Amino acid sequence: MSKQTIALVGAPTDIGAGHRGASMGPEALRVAQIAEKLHARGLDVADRGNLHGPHNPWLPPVNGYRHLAEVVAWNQVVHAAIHDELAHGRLPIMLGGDHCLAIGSISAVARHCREQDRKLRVLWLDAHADFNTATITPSGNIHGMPVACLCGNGPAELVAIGGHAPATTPDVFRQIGIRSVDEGEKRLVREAKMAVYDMRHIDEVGMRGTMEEALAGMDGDTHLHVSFDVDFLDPGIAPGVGTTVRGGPNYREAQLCMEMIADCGRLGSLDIVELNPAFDKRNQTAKLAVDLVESLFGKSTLIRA
Ligand code: B3U
Ligand code: MN
Ligand code: MN
Repeated sequence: MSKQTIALVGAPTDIGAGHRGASMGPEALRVAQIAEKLHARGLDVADRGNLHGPHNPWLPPVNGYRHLAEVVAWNQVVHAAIHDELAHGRLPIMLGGDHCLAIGSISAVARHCREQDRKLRVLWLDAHADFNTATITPSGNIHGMPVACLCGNGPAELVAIGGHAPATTPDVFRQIGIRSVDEGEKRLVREAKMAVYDMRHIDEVGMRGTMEEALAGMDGDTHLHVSFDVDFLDPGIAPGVGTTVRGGPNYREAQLCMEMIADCGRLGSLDIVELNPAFDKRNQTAKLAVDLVESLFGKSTLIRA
């Protein structure tokens, strides 16, 4: 089998966020040597540079959405770029950017899976459920809405971004690390029967038991997409995000999470989002994210065979 090629696709925008600065995420990950570290793991890595989209006009919400037109434009270019990489057999890593961009990336992955007749599983690593809608959002920020949009609950322009609406369904998601869900959002998550492994679950069964459940039931035809919102991590180790929520996974839990995903051997695409260098210290959160991504691609300290 030929060597797996990884394509790094930068999407430098904070268009869906409530704080400015996630637009600097792609460069911070490059400075933390994401390409070099993956290359050192024996992978072929092609850095495609950055996508281009509208500037952030920093305006208040209109009808429950902030910057809807700009969010649509960014997601269209993300969708096209990620779909193109998958169609050429490469494993795309979308360097965000805020989490609204997962609408573009995951709709592209879902479209690719339909074309290849493969099953899709999405691991959503996040402090938040990102299942808000225009009527229940406390902020209007679309980075709080991507899972809802991907499941058909959102504005038509976003719900149908890949041509097929909705892009996917709640049953493909496994949400891990959740600890901040708005009141109205909770009801929608429950109604959708979303599989949520919140911090209470991780505390009770441990990261190992959680990941065994979240990764169960995948077969050789399953494409696994990981959407890694860096605020998944405890702010004590990852201060470089706009919306920190205390009580997240520690370094060892996060490493185990990534190692177990690597062991399952099904990883097909990845988002790294919400990294905000304006809140970081000495790029430590970017370095941690890269360290964890190395584990996701098989770096292991194990001595036992
Ligand atoms: N649920 C809140 C906060 C939030 C969601 N995602 C992030 N923050 N990063 C909202 O605004 O929707
Ligand atoms: Mn998120
Ligand atoms: Mn989050």
